[in-house]
Amino acid sequence: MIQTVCPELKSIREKVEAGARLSLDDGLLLYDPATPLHEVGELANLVRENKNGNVAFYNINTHLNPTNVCVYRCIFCAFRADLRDKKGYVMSDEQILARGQEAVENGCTEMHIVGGLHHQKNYEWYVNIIRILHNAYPNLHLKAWTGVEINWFEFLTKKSVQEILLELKEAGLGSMPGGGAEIFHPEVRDKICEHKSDATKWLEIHRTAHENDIKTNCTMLYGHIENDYHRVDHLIRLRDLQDRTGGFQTFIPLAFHPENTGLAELKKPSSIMDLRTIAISRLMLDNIPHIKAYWIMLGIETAQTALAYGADDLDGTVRHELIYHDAGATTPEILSVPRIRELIKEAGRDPIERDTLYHHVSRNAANEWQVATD
Ligand code: V47
Ligand code: SF4
Repeated sequence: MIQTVCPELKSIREKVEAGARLSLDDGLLLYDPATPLHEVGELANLVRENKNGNVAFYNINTHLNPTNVCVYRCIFCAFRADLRDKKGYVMSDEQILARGQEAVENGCTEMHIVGGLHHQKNYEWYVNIIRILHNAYPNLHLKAWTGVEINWFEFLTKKSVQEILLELKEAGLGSMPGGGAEIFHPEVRDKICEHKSDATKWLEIHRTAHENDIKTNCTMLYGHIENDYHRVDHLIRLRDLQDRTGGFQTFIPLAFHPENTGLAELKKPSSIMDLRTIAISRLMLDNIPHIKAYWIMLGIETAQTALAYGADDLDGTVRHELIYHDAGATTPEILSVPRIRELIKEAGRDPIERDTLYHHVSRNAANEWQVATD
C-alpha cells in the first residue's frame, strides 16, 4: 500500500492498486507539475515490479544506418542529408556485411537497422540488406525498418503492407523497431514531419505486422512542441492498438535532442520531464510488457534512475549509433557489458541479458550465446 500525500492522486492510486485502467484525464493530472514526481514514480514502480519483478533487461546490440540520404525533412532530424549533400552516404553491400561480421565477433544478438528514404534506391535495395545479412549471419536478429520505411516501400512498389512485410520476413526480418511514431496528433505531426505517414498509417502497419507474427516496438518523441494532451493522446492510441493485437513488446519514450535540428532554439527536456514521462508511460500503457529507458538519449544517470520510475530495460550496449549523436547526444558510443550490469546492480535491480524477443540469454566462456532454458 502506497501512502499518497497529494489528495488529487487518491483515485489514481486506487485504480493502480486495483489494476484498473487510467483515463486521459488521469494522464493529464500525472503530467501536472503540481503532482509530485516521487509519487508518480512510486505508483509506476508498483506496476513495474508487478510486471517484471526486480529484473532489468539489457541486450548486446549494434546499429546499422545504411544511408542517411532522405527524401523527407522532419524538422527534428539532424541525421538526414540531401541527395547531393557532402555529409550524405550510402553503404555498399561489403560495408554492410562487414558490420554484420563485427557484430557477430562482438557477441551481438541484434542488429537495429533504420535509415533514410533514399531518392534513388529501390525497394529491392532495402530487401537485399536484410537478405544478405540474414544469409551470412542467421543467428543475428534483424530488427529493421520503421513503419515510415514500410510506408515508403508501399509508395515505391504499390504492394500491400502485408505483402511487403511477408517478403521482408522471408528475407530474414526478425522484428520491427518502434521509430517514426513521433507524436501522432496532427496538430503536432503536421508541423514536425508533415509528409511522412500519419498516425492511422503508422498504426495500420504495426497492426499488420502483429497479425503476421512480427513483433514490434513503439516510441514517442517528446520534449519539443507538443503538450501534455498530445503525449497522453499518443499513449492511448498505442494502448488501443495493443488491446487489439498484443504485438508491441516495449515502449521507448525518446527525449528530443535539439542540436543541429530545425528546432535548435529549444532546450532538451529536463531529467524531471524524462522521469515523469517514463513513469506516466508505465502507468498508462498497462498492456505493454516493457518500458525502455534508452540510455543513449536520456544519459546514463537518468536512465539508471528510470529503473525506479517504471522502466525495466536499458536497451543495449549499442555500437554505431548516429541519429542522436548527430543531434548532440553526449553519451558514449558504447557501454561494455560489465558497465551496463554494474549500472543495473547499482540501481538495486538484477541484470538479465535478453534477446530481441525478451528470451533470457546465457553465454559460455567463449562468449557464445544461447537462449536460456529455465
Ligand atoms: O523516429 C530523430 C527519433 C527515432 C531525433 O525500437 C530523435 O528498440 C531525439 O525509434 N532527438 C528513431 N530523437 C529511433 C528509434 C529507436 C531507438 C532506440 C530503440 C528503438 C527500438 C527505437 O529517433 C525517430 C525519431 O523519433 N529522433 N531525431 C532527435 N533529434
Ligand atoms: Fe528522414 Fe527519418 Fe530523418 Fe525523418 S526522421 S528526415 S524520415 S531520416
